[in-house]
This record gives sequence, C-alpha cells and structure tokens, in this order.
Amino acid sequence: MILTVLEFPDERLQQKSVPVTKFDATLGKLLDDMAETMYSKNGIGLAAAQVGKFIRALVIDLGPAENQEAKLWEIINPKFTKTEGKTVFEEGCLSVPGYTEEVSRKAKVTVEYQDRHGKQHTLEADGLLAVALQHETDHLDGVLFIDRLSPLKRRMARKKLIKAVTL
Ligand code: Y12
Ligand code: CO
Repeated sequence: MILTVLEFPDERLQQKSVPVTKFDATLGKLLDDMAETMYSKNGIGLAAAQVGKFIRALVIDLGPAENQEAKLWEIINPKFTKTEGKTVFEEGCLSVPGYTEEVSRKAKVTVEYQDRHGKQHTLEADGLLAVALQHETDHLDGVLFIDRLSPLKRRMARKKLIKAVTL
C-alpha cells in the first residue's frame, strides 16, 4: 500500500520518533508499505516519520540513484557508534519536493541497528549510503536537511518552499 508522505511545512516532521520495541507483523507491514511508497516516488530513502508513524525505522535503497547497488536496507533503532571525515552532497527529500541543496555530513559512519526481526547488526558505510543513513536518521529526530544549511540558506529555502505551497 502506498502511504501519504508528509511534506514541509507540516509540523509533524519536527516530531521525535520513539524506539521500536515490538518486532511483529504490524512492523513488517509498515516496512513493506514504506518501501513500496519510496519506490513509487523514485526515492532512495524514507523514514517512518515521513509517513506519520513516529517510530525509529527507515528504509533505504540506492538502486534508483546512478551507479548504485540496488539493495533494500531496513534499519530499525539506528545508533551511530563511529563517524569520521566530512563530505558534501546535493540532497533532496520526498518531504521537501522541488528543492535540493548541498549538505555537509560525516563521510564514514558505523551504525548499529536492528532488522525487522529484532536481530542486531553493525553496518560500516561511506559514500551515498553514509549520507542516506544520516539524512534518514535525522528524520527520526525531527530534523530536515534544510535545518542543516547555513542560517541564510535555510531562511531562503524556507521562504521559497512556503511560497511554493501558498501559490
Ligand atoms: C542522498 C541524499 C538524500 C537522501 C534522502 C532520500 N532522498 C530522496 O529519496 C529524494 C527523492 C526525490 C527527490 C526529488 O528531487 C526533488 O525533490 C528536487 C525528486 O524529484 C522531484 O520531486 C521533482 C524525486 C525524488 C539520500 C541520499
Ligand atoms: Co528526507
């Protein structure tokens, strides 16, 4: 089932998500629906908060991005245990349609997470996967990529986006 994606300036996108404690069929169905929603919109990442479910779960598949391996990552309760370096990437977001901007992030990350069955994993990532993990985990803390811009760029982005929705 394709879910409705919340869009800026919806205030629910600022809500902090709670850890997942129940690894049941309801969680599995939500993850399936999130992946279907992401693919239907040619996205490469989606957090549960973007579909109005405020639990710490996200999906990523870089396949639609150029030269990237198609693999569906289902990441529950992510925790960064190590980060290093800096990278700048032009980001977009299904919740901020029609706007992209360069964002500075950590270049390499190690993340501990659980899968849909509650099994614990450790993932070391760099490149686009590292950027996607940080972008999506930000959603779980109520942070959008435009919140990571300089105050001036952020003000300009908010103005442009609010103008677009009021036209
Ligand atoms: C690197 C950067 C950002 C992410 C987070 C996941 N982002 C997306 O899945 C973006 C999807 C997307 C973006 C689009 O472009 C704009 O909105 C400007 C788009 O095109 C239109 O809406 C016209 C379609 C999908 C992970 C890694
Ligand atoms: Co996003």
